[in-house]
Amino acid sequence: MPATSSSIVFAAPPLPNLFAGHRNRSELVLSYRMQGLQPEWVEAPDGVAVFSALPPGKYTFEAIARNPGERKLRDGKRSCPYSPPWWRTNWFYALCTLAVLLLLYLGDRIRARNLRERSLQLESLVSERTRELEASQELLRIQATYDGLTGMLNRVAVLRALGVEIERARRQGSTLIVALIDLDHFKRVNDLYGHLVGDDALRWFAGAVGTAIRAYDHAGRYGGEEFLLVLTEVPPAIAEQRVTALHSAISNLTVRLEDIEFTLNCSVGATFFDPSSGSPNAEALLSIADQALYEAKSAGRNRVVFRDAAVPEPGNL
Ligand code: GH3
Ligand code: MG
Ligand code: MG
Repeated sequence: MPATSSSIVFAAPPLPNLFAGHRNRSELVLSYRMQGLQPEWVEAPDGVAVFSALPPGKYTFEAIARNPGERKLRDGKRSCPYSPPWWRTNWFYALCTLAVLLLLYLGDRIRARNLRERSLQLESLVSERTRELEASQELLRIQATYDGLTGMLNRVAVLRALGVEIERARRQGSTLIVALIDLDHFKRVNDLYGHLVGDDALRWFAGAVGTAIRAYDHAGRYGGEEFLLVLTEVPPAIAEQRVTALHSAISNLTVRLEDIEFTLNCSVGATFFDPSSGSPNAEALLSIADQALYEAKSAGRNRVVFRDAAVPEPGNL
């Protein structure tokens, strides 16, 4: 009775051997059944009984032999415990199931950890990119707002500030001064000392302007060596005096650059905006200031010409 990994085979002569004592064994018709697995009798004409994929357990193999047409001659029983190989046992299956579950669990943990790490990497990448974007936006804003040479507001920004301040003055009934400043004989500085010294002189002058104005005033580079100032909330009675004081602070300026020293003068054309006595717009105010500046130049430079916007000089508007 050989037992393989999954089956037991009772083969002839083993099956007829159960009836070894019988005479005329070749005429026997053999039937068998396996108690505990197969209750029905099965004929085995070739004398072979095969049981495949046997579950583990204890069985009793029974066989009977008869001559055709005669009554039962003899029967035989054989007890056949069957234990499967270790890789077919229940505990091995349970172990495999546990191992699979463990692998699934570990795989899940690893995947979750990878996802977490990837998500952290993405988060830090996003915040790094956001920081870079904010920095480049800030750089663009600075470039779009300030003059690269002097650090003052550029032309667009100072004109924007003028518009905003005019609106505010109209809303709040406050006043402001618009002043155009032009450096006197600046071409000579370039001609005498070179363009780079001229650049330094422009920076020097911008520094002096920055010191002379208040935090709520606006100063910008209007053109090459021309500047636009918007001085807010100056009482009408002292407006002209304020511009004169400003001119004193920024003209007759001694510029010291390493081994070079020279004096920088400027001319100022200014006007005053009072919403209670007229409503000229930014263009009109600039035009009045420009005309006043022209007059200051014509009158000999290094001076202030102040024109009230409410009472313009004939032909100035
Ligand atoms: P005026 O008193 O009539 O204003 O005489 P000016 O020489 O100042 O006027 P002009 O318009 O003849 O010359 C202005 C000079 O300013 C010429 C130009 O080269 C110089 N300038 C303008 N922008 C810059 C700049 O960014 N750097 C330097 N170095 N020079 C500049
Ligand atoms: Mg000029
Ligand atoms: Mg000039």
